[in-house]
Amino acid sequence: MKLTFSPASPFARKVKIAAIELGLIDQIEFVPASVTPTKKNEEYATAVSPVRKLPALILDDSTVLVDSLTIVEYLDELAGGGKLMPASGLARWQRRSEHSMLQGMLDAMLLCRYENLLRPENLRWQAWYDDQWDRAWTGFTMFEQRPETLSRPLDVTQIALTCALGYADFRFPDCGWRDHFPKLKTFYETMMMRPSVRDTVPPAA
Ligand SMILES: N[C@@H](CCC(=O)N[C@@H](CS)C(=O)NCC(=O)O)C(=O)O
Repeated sequence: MKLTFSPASPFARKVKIAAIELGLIDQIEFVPASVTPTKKNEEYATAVSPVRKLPALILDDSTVLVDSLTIVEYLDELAGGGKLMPASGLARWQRRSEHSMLQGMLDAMLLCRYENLLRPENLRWQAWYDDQWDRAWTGFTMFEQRPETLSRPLDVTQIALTCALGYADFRFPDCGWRDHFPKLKTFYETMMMRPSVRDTVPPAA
């Protein structure tokens, strides 16, 4: 199977960490892809996904699976099921809900990034930017207040949280999250001891 990938993408990183942790990394070929708002990648839109997001997993029979959580769940099932996401019960729905929260935080951070990178300066809207950033920051505040989430056996929530914190380091290095969130700082240091996390840190721009 093939995964469309960019080393800068926190969503693709989540899948890569999951694949390493599940022992499936050698079964995946990583295919670099470029998707940027306002710069339509026609080939990607036609062959992979009309909404032009990465990652996407392309199975050997050409089935395309989109969205990082869908892909992580697929890999989890391939690895036997219930490894990074509980197979059933309330725990499953809690993980999914936590993951949705983190997905919203990452989406908000990505919108801030695109605002800085792509929107013409005269069209920028500071209140909108600040509101997006606040969603991510308030999300980090929530996870700081849920230490039980940080100390469970490895799961999809912890991987997604790690990718969100890593993305903050990568694209917003001056945001100072470590000064505000000491429990997240310790959590991140613990996660960085895993080769899957350490080896997937986005390269310096
Ligand atoms: N919900 C998607 C989000 C994926 C996503 O937003 N990926 C970014 C790259 S980090 C992207 O493809 N951006 C291109 C665009 O928004 O045009 C997932 O979890 O896979």
